[in-house]
Amino acid sequence: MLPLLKRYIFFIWAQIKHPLPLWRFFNQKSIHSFKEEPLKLSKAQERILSDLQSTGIATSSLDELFDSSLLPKLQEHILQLEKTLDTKTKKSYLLDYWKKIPPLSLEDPIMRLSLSSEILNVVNSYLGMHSQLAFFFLQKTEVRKGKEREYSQRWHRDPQEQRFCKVFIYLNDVDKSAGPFTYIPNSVSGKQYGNLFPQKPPAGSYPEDGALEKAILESEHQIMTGKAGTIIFCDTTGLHRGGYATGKERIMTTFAYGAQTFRENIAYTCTNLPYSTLSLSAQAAVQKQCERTNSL
Ligand SMILES: O=C(O)CCC(=O)C(=O)O
Repeated sequence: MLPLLKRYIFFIWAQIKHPLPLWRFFNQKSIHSFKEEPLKLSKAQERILSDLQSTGIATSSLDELFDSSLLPKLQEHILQLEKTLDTKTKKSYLLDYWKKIPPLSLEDPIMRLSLSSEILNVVNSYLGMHSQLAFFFLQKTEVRKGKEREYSQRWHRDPQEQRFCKVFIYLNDVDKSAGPFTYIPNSVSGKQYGNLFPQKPPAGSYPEDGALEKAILESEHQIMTGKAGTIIFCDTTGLHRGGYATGKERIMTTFAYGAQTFRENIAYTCTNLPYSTLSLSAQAAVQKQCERTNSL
């Protein structure tokens, strides 16, 4: 199809599916399949879900959701990947450990977490459906003293749909100088600040520099400093920014989950994935992309 026509259809489709009732209508198959899956959340998962539903953000840790032996293993794995570090996007302050379009592999202990029930059950319960794994990164944020904030270092809302869940895991200690993720609680649509600087589907929203500070007191900016192993669950259609490191680098993995109707930027292949051995939720998370990349 002609690229311009394709773009136009994508634009119209983004308007049509944007209202939440229609978003749910177009995702009803994955809503039903999720309802039919027997699911028991742990006490920790219940708490995370409840925080996520009430404010758009929740924290946990690898120790709480997995076990205390996991963090050192992941850090050791990162050390081995250090030689693959490279800038792979226009965001020159970020160095990527994985390829731009990585093969999703259960052999990678960090990628494997993206399909774990510990994480997926919370994300799916929040979105109310079998979600789709859209993309995942493992990145080092470099210290950029004296530079202007750019891209996701500026306040923004993520694009396309009115619910989108990201999971960030800090793999080193993140203090204020390491560019912590920062969020405005209650800024998802339907909440107190939901109508402030709204998304412009299919685009998100980047308020003018200084505009958000005028609208929302600094005491309401939730600065997510945390120890290595901190896990942040967040609806990034709410207002947020991050990765502006001024004194210390940050190592973080990001898993991004949307509804099955979410389309653009889905960036991974399934060539190394034993699809038939995955849980129902994990299969649903990757099925579309595995089909698109002809890996099923
Ligand atoms: O790097 C960060 O802390 C924020 C990244 C971000 O804005 C995003 O993933 O939407």
